[in-house]
Amino acid sequence: MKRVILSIVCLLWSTALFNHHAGYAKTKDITITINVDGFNPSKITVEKGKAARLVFIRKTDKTCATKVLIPDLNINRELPLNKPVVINIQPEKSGVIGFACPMKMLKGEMRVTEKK
Ligand SMILES: [Cu+2]
Repeated sequence: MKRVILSIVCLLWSTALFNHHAGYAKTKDITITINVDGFNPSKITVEKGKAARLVFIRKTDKTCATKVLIPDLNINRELPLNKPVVINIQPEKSGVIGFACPMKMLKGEMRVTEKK
């Protein structure tokens, strides 16, 4: 039992350290709000090979985007009301990656650009 607790503490600690370093590596933060009109902003840009943190915050119950799907990245996450949901990504291909609600009525797109 002690070992389990110890390894959990270790894991949390290394996660904290990792996030700290990621901060120095200039992780791009993009906040996307979900309101009655859908994703806002619905078009975002990230750089190929660079880490980005997408922070989704659903601000309304009048939406079917209670989840966000990013099929190209195998991401499917619940979006609880008013609770920021962080999705860490690092796209390795340039192009356009779509994100959407489960019924694909509300959509957004993420443009992955080549490094400058
Ligand atoms: Cu929908």
